[in-house]
Amino acid sequence: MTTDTAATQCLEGIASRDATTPERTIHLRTCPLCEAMCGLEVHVEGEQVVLIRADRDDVWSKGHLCPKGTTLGHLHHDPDRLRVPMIRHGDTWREATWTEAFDRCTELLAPVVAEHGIEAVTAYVGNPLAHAFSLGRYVGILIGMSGIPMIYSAGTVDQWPKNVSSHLMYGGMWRIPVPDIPRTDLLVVMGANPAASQGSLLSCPDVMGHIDAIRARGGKVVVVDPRRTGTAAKADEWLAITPGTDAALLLALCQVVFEEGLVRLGPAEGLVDGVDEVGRLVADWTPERVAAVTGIDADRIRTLARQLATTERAVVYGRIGTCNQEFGTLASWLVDVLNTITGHLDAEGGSMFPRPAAWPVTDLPMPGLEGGKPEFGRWKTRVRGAPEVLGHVPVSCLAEEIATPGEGQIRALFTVAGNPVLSAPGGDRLDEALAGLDCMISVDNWMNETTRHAHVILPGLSPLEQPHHDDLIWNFAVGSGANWSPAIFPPADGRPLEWEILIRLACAFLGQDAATADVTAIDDGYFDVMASTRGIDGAAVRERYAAEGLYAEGGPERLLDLTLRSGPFGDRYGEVPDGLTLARLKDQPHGVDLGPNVAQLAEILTVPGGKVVLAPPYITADLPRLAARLEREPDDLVLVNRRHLRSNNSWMHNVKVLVTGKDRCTLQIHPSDADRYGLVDGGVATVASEAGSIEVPVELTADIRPGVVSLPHGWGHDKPGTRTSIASEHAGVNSNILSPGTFVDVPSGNAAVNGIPVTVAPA
Ligand SMILES: Nc1nc2c(c(=O)[nH]1)N[C@H]1C(S)=C(S)[C@@H](COP(=O)(O)OP(=O)(O)OC[C@H]3O[C@@H](n4cnc5c(=O)[nH]c(N)nc54)[C@H](O)[C@@H]3O)O[C@H]1N2
Ligand SMILES: Nc1nc2c(c(=O)[nH]1)N[C@H]1C(S)=C(S)[C@@H](COP(=O)(O)OP(=O)(O)OC[C@H]3O[C@@H](n4cnc5c(=O)[nH]c(N)nc54)[C@H](O)[C@@H]3O)O[C@H]1N2
Ligand code: SF4
Ligand SMILES: [Mo]
Repeated sequence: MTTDTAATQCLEGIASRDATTPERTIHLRTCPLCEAMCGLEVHVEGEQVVLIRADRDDVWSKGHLCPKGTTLGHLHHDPDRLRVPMIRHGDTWREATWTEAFDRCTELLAPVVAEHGIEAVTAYVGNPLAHAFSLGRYVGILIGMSGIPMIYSAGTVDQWPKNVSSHLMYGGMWRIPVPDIPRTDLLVVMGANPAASQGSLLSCPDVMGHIDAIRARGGKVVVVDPRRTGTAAKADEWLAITPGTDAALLLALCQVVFEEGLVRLGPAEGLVDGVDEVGRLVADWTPERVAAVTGIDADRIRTLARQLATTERAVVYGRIGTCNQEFGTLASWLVDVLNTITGHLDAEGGSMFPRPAAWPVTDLPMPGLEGGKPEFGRWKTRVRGAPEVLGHVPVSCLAEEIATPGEGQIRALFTVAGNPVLSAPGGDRLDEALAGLDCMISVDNWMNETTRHAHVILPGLSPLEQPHHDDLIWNFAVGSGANWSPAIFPPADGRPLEWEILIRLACAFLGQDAATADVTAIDDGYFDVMASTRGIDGAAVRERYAAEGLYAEGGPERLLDLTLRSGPFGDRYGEVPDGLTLARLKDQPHGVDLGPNVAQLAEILTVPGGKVVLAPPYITADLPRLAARLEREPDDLVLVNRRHLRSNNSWMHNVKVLVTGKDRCTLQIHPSDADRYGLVDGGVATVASEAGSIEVPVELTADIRPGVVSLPHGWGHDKPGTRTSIASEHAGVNSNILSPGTFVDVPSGNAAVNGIPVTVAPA
């Protein structure tokens, strides 16, 4: 997407104005919608956003953007977006003041806790949290202070397998190495489609441009995916893998590296334990053994292994297709194993650990799990007996925990920036269960499939009404940098920022009045805790701020200054005179570029012994399950997921310019399969799995492996009682009705939403 076409699309949607009108102001800000963190120019006339285009001078994104970024104005101006708290009585909603809304939260929550204890309360946190200025930094307060024993999140339909492998291999669930795409010469992409997603657990604006550049400099790009995606179309080669078999392919690639004596650890030499153990484990996973099940020729597996082992700058990048599938933990682990034994861990052009300028809240130690402790299954869910992994259980458990009566039944739920009715496996069951809650409170900006069940909705600000600096996302970046965006519009009449909402809700648990709680005291306490983890006296720093007249409001802006100043490029409050501070960052409206990632494996590792645990027993114990998979009868037809550049999970279908045009919620099927099942292009198919059945338009395409069909997730906007008028007109259907909640990657509990056996028939 070029700047000009994206800008044109924006103009189509928002009244076009003359670019030279004197009353126009231009604001620079980082797009908060995905991991690319594009720099945008937001053109405003009066109260109206009239144009959004790329900031060509942004030091990070250098002029990249996609159509979604140009629609921040649409989100801001969306008449359906909630601007005041909403309270529901029966089927009737009314607008409320903030005081009324917080009072109602206290009123609903208190009897649940008094009668059933805190065990009857839980929370679900969703994806936008990871991108939000306030929410990501402060949701821990709500969870921590409330004493809620267990929460649910979108993480267990996403990257939990990678969290497990990183936790056990390196000692931290968010110590995830990222592919050094700008400097590699051989890129193998498995189960990711950056052409649509723009990168995931990977912040690298314009991945597709980098793919072109790799090829232009004589390098190679290989895509392993059951679909010939937009990324595969740009690559040198597409390997059409059978869904769910990546771990088998990776084992065979490792087997060849060992068998042919190609193992080298490169920069990781001396920092890895368990290499021989891996050699022993992979010995009988020959390419011939896995060729039939993966659908990839044994010869091609051999040559790919040799290419990876002998190319100086090479990397394998595995993402969601290698995670939310049946063998997600094995595959996630093996991606890192393969990168390590071919000398590409911690190597330029290989797989490197990012070094965020502002350290993220995910750096805080995890109680009970420090240093990669493999203590999972510390508790089990009441109904299904699902074991906890890294503090989480599969999100699909939530419906049954609400719906099943008895001791420990969930009666109160908080949702924060999540839409699990559409995003969670078995979301249709959750939809039914939510209606039975005694108390549901949603911090969310729209009344959608999930939040329509809430008793109170507390809306956050629009992306343009609040400042922005990413917290979590720089942790996945191919380089270091920072970029401050001030708010463009002031929040209307004293509306709270979301961090304040979260603190007030936390107070409701402590028996305090949420509306009048002392937010400052709690915020100061949190600041001091954050500071103390870096050996800094928070109270002294706060005094200093007060003397300098800085950050009187506290909140995430003050935390950002702390994390920048105590980060790797920071001024350490004066110790490093030229070091970074938020004040200095604010003087750089196009951001600061702090260079590409650097080798730092030794400093990253927090596992006992200080060496990468290449063969964690918790993970390798899952190999027999994969071996049994090889003996299984092949499935006739399996479902995989896909994303589209113009969607963002479930929640941007209310932006007209993004949903107009061809229906995107279609069943993609290979013509040979369509023939077998009597389906025609444009017809309607019934798709059924063990979990349920849906009807959906058919789209024939040769760009998919025969035996595989594909649907996007995040659709199904036809529920009554929502207030997303445009999305309702482009409803689509909820693909997660087909996802069996018990189909999980066993070691992580992550949902397997790829590789679901399905049947299809003309509707
Ligand atoms: N079948 C299938 N299912 C999947 C996936 C898949 O690949 N296949 N992918 C999974 C993945 S990776 C993810 S991350 C999940 C996503 O799962 P969720 O996070 O549950 O879903 P989203 O669609 O991202 O919902 C975002 C919610 O945040 C609200 N929101 C948006 N902006 C703001 C804001 O600024 N503040 C507040 N408070 N709320 C806001 C929206 O109104 C919406 O309710 O879906 C998962 N589900
Ligand atoms: N435009 C847009 N951007 C997004 C999002 C969005 O919804 N829309 N969502 C955001 C979120 S929350 C996330 S987590 C990221 C995800 O970002 P990516 O990981 O890039 O996700 P996808 O684009 O879904 O690509 C996953 C690919 O895996 C393939 N696949 C499915 N099963 C298998 C398998 O068994 N093996 C292999 N090798 N491949 C398989 C699918 O065909 C698909 O092409 O995207 C983020 N960015
Ligand atoms: S690629 Fe991501 S960050 Fe960039 S404009 Fe699009 S949604 Fe925003
Ligand atoms: Mo995600």
